[in-house]
Amino acid sequence: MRTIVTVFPFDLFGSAGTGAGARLLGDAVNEILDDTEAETRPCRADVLRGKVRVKEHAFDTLAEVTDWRKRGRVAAKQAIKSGEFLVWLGGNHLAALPVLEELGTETLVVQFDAHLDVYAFHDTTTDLSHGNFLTHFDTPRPRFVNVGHRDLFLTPEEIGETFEAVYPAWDVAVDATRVATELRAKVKTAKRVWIDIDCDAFDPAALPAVHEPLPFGLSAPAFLTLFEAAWEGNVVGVSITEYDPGRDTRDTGLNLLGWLVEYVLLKAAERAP
Ligand SMILES: [Mn+2]
Repeated sequence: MRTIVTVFPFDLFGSAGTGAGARLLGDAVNEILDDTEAETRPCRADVLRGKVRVKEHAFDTLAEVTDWRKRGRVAAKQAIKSGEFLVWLGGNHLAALPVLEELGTETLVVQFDAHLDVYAFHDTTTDLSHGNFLTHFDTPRPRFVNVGHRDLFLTPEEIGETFEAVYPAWDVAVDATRVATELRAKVKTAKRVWIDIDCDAFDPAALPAVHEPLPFGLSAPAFLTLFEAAWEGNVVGVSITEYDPGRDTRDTGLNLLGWLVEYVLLKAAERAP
C-alpha cells in the first residue's frame, strides 16, 4: 500500500530540540527514497518506488506555531481519509496529539512510552503539556494500551481512567512472550490500530537521545517482539516522537530510529493495498 510520511516538528511545552529530531528522521526517509531511486540492481526497497511521499511542516513563523494543533488535525485528517499508511514523525510527544485526536473511538492506540502522560502532580502544569496531553483531547479519545512504562507514581485507578491495559517494562522483562500474546489478542479485536512510539520507551542504553530517560526500558529485541505483535492488527499508521539529536551519542538513536523507519516503510509497502 502507499504511504505518506508527515514530518511535524512541533516541540513547544516540553522537550525543546525534538523538532530537529523529526526533521532529521524526515531527511533519513528522503535519503532512503533517493538511494532506492539510484539503485540499479533489484533490492527489497524496490517496493518503495513511487509509493512513498513526504510532507514536511514548518514551525518557522508565529502564525505557524499558533495554529499548530489545527494544522496537525487537518494534515492528519487528510492522510487518514486518503487510505494511505501514515508515518507521523513528531517533535515532542505532544506533536502526536492532533493525529491521535483524528483517530476516533474505534481505534486502539498501542502506545510505547516510559511514561503514562496523564500526570497531574503538585509540580506539573495543569495546562496542556507533553506530560498530560492524554487528558486534553478535544475529541472522543481512542482506546489506549501502554507498553513499556516504568511509572512508579500513579495508582491503578488513575491509570485505568485513560488506559484499558498497561504492560509495564517489568512485565515485559519477566515474560515478553506472554505480553506479546495478550497484545496480539487485543489488536486483532480492534477495527484499526495505531502504534505510537515515544522514544523513551526504549532503554536509555539503546536510545540515549531523550529528555526524560527512565532506566530499565525496553531492549531493542524486546521492542521488536511487541511491535510485531501489534502489527498483526489492522495498523493504519505509526507515530515516532521525543527523539532529540542534541542528546544523542555517536548517532545511536539515529541509527536505531532510521532502521525502524525503513523497516516500517517496507512492511507498509509490502502490504496489500
Ligand atoms: Mn515519555
